[in-house]
Amino acid sequence: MFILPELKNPYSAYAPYIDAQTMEIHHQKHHAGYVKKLNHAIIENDLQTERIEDLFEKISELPTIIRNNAGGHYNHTVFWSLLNNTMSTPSSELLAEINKTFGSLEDFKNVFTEKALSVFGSGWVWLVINNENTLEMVTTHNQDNPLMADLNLGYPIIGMDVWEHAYYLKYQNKRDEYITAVWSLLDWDQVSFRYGQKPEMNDLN
Ligand code: MN3
Repeated sequence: MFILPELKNPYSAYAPYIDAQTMEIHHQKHHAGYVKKLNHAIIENDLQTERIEDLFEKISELPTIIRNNAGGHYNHTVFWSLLNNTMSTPSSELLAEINKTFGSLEDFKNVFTEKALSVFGSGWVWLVINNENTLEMVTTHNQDNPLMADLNLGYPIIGMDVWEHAYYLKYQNKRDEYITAVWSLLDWDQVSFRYGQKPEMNDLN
């Protein structure tokens, strides 16, 4: 059974960038819903699994309800782990790789922001370590995850939720202002950890 992870901070700790009500609804309603539906679908389909990564490996053989809710659970667990109210900077190893791939941290953020603005409808923007072992920005639709075997886009280092439910209460249609807010909350220590360690879901929270 999968469990809804706690956030690092109280819902109010992400303001003014993301308001407490958005955080609470996003966590307690949206993410909790993915976990509940995932656990239910696992029982319904008589699946034995302890690792969500195992579901991703055979995702094309599984019902869409598992794809959507396993993705929803993984994606949000990563997203929460990347949000914090502490100022931080990328590790020297990660920064060197960002500079090599994108020119500078500022260039990286600008291109990532453009990509996040370009997602049509609901989806995610990711920084991944791709299969050539280099950094790459990719987008996925709905709750798809780069690790899903039929996408096989690489290992996610940063994931940004650009579904309207992530920002609509405070920002309405101004997705660009929400993206700027996420940059202010992004926990580069955790991003650097993901870059260096490739943690499994159990290592997050
Ligand atoms: Mn969401």
